Amino acid sequence: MNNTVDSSPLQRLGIFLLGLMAFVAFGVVAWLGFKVSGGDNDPYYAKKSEERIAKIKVSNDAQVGEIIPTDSDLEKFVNSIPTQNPQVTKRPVPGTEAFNEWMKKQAAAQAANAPKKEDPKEDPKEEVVVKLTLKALGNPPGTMKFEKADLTVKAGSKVILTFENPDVLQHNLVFTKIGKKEAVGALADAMLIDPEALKKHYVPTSDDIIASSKLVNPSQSEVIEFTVPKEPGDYPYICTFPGHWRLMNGILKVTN
Ligand SMILES: [Cu+2]
Repeated sequence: MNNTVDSSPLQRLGIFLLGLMAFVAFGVVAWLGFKVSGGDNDPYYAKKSEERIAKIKVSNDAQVGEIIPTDSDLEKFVNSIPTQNPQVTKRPVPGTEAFNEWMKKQAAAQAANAPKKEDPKEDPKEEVVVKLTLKALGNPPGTMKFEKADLTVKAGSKVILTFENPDVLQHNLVFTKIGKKEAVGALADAMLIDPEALKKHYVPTSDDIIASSKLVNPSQSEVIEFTVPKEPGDYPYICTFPGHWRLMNGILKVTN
């Protein structure tokens, strides 16, 4: 009787293919399991990882001095880590008095934030465009003054203003709201210690500023465009390079 276990090459190929299929099937099942369990889309995955890393780090730190903690040490340690309190929503439950109060507050806040409607009585007039030129005083050099102490424009007109700097120093031109020269000037002086000042062209961040130029280098100029306020009055203009504004200022007279 021939007891040979040697199989034919075809059989061996079959077994090999069977093995390969089993291998691939295992991979597919593992992949499906990963996906079904949320895979890496699990919204808490990152957080859980962070927490794990934090725990490992603390536990590693605890091993400093080569004292290897026992399992019960670790368990005690893990339990000693304070868990974060669950977030409790402060929204009142519908149907309660607190809820009605809350709804009233929400409605009031919404009404306050609603955009105001334009006054329909104000019919749009044709835009008046005014071209102006303002120079820094270049002679004698470094005087830190504007050539003109005032400019006059009609309220609401659009101004195209050329700011020229024939001086040896850098200057800018900033228009402020009525009576805000000192306030903006103080902010300008404070920019001396602002590391971003140059990037901001030494123009402070303020609601009191109506329009501003960049910091204009000697012998350069810049054109700025802005709309003059509708309210007549004296609107100061200054150079906000720290220290300049006390000398380098003037008045934009806005008339009816
Ligand atoms: Cu200046």
